[in-house]
Amino acid sequence: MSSDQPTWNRPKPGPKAMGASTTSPPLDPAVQAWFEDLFTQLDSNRDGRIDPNELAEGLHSLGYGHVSKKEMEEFLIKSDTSQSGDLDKGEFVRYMTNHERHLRLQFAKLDENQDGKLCIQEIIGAFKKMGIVITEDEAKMLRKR
Ligand SMILES: [Ca+2]
Ligand SMILES: [Ca+2]
Repeated sequence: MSSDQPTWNRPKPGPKAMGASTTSPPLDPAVQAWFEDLFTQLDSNRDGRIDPNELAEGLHSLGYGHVSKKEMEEFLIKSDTSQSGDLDKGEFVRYMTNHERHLRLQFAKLDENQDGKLCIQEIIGAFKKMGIVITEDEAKMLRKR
């Protein structure tokens, strides 16, 4: 009795990794906390929403005084996904997360040899040339990673 069956044991395609595909990469808890903290600072009347006035005043006091009214309006339009005219925490954190990811991509381009060695002023200056206003805090945060 000889069984010369070819052993074609094709590996079955395994079940797709369940739950392993989240659409957005996990956010650094420190960064998340920073955005939540920022939200709390901007929400000066503590109603859980940032309205355009709070945004304008808050950004000014946080060092974004040079952000124009137009840029603020754009910020609001882009981040206000529910189109309610103001931002809740989820909208704000989501937008800032995307914003941060974008900044980080830009930063990776600036820091071509990836050694993280750009001074704060260089980072701010380089972003300014691209038409993106960032604060010292943001520059420091980008440099840390
Ligand atoms: Ca508010
Ligand atoms: Ca909203």
